Amino acid sequence: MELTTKQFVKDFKERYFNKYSNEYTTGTDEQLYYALGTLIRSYASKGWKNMRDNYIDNRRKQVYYFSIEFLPGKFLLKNAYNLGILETVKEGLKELDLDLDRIVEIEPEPAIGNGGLGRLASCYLDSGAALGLPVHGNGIRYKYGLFKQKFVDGHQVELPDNWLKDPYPWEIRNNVSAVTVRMGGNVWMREDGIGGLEPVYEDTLDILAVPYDNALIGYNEATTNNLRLWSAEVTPEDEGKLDKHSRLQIKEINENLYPDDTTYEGKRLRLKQEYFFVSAGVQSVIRQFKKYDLPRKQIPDKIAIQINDTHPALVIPELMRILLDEEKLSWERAWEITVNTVAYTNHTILSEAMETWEIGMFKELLPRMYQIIEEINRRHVQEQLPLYGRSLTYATQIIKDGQIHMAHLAIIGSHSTNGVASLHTEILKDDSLKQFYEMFPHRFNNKTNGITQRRFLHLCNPGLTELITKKIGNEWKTNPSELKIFKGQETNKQTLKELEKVKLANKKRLAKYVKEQQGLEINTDAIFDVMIKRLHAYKRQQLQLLHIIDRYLRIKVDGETDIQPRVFIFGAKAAPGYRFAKQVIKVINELANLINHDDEVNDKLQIVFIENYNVSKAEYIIPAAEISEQISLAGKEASGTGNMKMMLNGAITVGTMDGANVEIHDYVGEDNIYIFGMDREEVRDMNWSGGYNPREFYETNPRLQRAINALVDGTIPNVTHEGRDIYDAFLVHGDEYYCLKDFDSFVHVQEDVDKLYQNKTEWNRKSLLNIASAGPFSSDFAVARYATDIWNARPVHKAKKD
Ligand code: DL6
Repeated sequence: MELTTKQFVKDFKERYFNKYSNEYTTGTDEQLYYALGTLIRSYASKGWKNMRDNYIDNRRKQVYYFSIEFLPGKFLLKNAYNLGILETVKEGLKELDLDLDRIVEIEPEPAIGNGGLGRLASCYLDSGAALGLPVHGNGIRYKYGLFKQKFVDGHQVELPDNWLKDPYPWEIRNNVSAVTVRMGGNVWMREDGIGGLEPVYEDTLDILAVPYDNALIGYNEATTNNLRLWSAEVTPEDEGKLDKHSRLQIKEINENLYPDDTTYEGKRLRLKQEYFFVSAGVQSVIRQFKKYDLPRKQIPDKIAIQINDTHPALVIPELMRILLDEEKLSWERAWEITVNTVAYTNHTILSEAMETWEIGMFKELLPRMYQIIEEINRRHVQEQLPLYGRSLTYATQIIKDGQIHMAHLAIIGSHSTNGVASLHTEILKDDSLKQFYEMFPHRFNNKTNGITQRRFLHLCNPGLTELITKKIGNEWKTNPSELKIFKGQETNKQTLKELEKVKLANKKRLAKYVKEQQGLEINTDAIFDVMIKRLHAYKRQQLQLLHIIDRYLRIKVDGETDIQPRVFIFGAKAAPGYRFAKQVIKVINELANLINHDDEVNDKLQIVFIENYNVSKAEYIIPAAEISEQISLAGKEASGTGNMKMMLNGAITVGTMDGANVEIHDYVGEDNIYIFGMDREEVRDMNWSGGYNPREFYETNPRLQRAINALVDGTIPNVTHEGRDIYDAFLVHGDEYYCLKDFDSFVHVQEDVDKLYQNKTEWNRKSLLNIASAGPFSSDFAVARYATDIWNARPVHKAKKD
């Protein structure tokens, strides 16, 4: 949009005055942030309304991305940037003698997601809007986000994340679009008087779902979409009538992102959350469709619903419910519409992460949903049995063993099932979802994940953005495949020097942040070795721990002096009930405490565990990363996206052939990535042979043995049972993730990395090639592929060029 500095200054003063009846010079940072936020949002209002009208007037196909988690990160800079007014805002605030960085610091981050899955959803919404595609988000407005992580004596402590305690300038409560969601009670069918049946509900708990809408402004205002987050409230009819228990039942729905699902009540609450946002979302989608005034059979032509993993899989029976019970369609017609509207993305290989619900609980909470799922299952078996026989059909049943299998429902009730990296999709096809692939081969496809270059390069790394633009022009910003032109600079010494300078500046910025936040001074001449991701045994932070212990002992005990200095940077949260993950955090923190305070070691080795890792912290860390650790056991990580973000910022990957690392390897070339460890076939053979004996590796590799012993022999102070449990996981419980097997190749590859760092030109060259090869991982391409192959959706118009 067009905005002069003068106009912005005037608008800002007025906005502040009207809101607080005072001059902006009296404002606190919080007030300044709120005034600025609402002002920027108001600049987007016209575009947002126009697009809403445009979609309806032109009966555009709209895509709804249903996800139980989103991790949007902060909005202020992103929105100003996408509106094209960031520089004007900066200048205007300077004129007003205000500090934008301070204001940005105040903005709370909506941590309404956990990790990759939620962040992916937000990248896709950003790309959808940038491409001018009508792609909207649908989720839950959790009052408390993922916990705030604090370290107390090295232990993770979880504190509530009350991100909505102050008014949130980006959202609009939209009362007129509220809908009612029904749960519990009884449902029975009676004649509807026109030859069919209709359900009669008794004693249900009725919940008012109120949407909060957040504008998703596309880069260069290509379009503006909506992230709709639902909040649960008492219906006006029930106001004053409901008992305390029922009120509490409603209130708790959008209280916390993760109910404690180790209890029956916790599980039930999670199921309630799932149905709540699904039912509200589907009702609102159908309302939207009705504005088109088209026959219902055209629903799939005008609406696509993408379900982000199985948490929103109830979209299938809910859409069926509306079509059958409210729209009075026949089962066959309703089913055809549903399957052609819904598409499913699978994000995990881990069997324990595949969702199932116990029938008793499900039936009691969602009786009509259960009836419909039962019928879907019955018809599925009836159709497939003659074609595929008993065993295969049984394997694919939705209801069996007293459980409802949500992935089965998602595949049977949709027209597309995709994995999130090519290796992952292959594993789904020939292993975890094999029987479904046999039944519905045409439904399976791959959509490798992607990341938005706007948040994860343009905004968080302006130095690198400027350098690339200086060397290859502007085109790459809207067409990241143009980044490959940057390869032409690989032998340009000047460019390589400039690249090194940018990296150093980013390292210094991170070092300053670490000093301010955690009081630790880190060595910016050392390699910044980064491992940022959820803490999980399959991701193998414990392998990195062994590697660091090994380094420590080489310096401390063996007296090695010729060792490349490194700062090991971790960012990770452990699920509150995940004991092993919490123990790994404690041990890393105690090791950090030991090493960082030991002057014999700390010029060569330091550890920083960034407290409360989140999107905003990632934006500090990623531009400074030199090594990107992607060391999951091959075959376990569906894709990963941190690997793509760090590559784009010039980090060199140390990784296994897992998830999207495989594609990173293919694009960047084997000389510019450090691959180690077993590949997926080797892991599979090892699993099948059952012949893995971790002790053998422990006993025959003295370096490994010494590092493992350090977990229990007092080398690391203040670590008792935590070290013992990790030790036992390696040696007593069979080392499920083959850390001991992969250790040797891991540490050797790390030594190669050290050697490479001695040759800065060569290091910078590889770093540059990583940046230049990262274009294909832009979420703009991923979303474009979803739009063409799955959604059949077209952009409203093309984004303006820079
Ligand atoms: O697709 C986004 C993201 C992938 O990059 C990660 O590899 C994958 O672990 C994550 N999946 C989940 C779902 N549950 N589990 N486990 O978060 O999705």
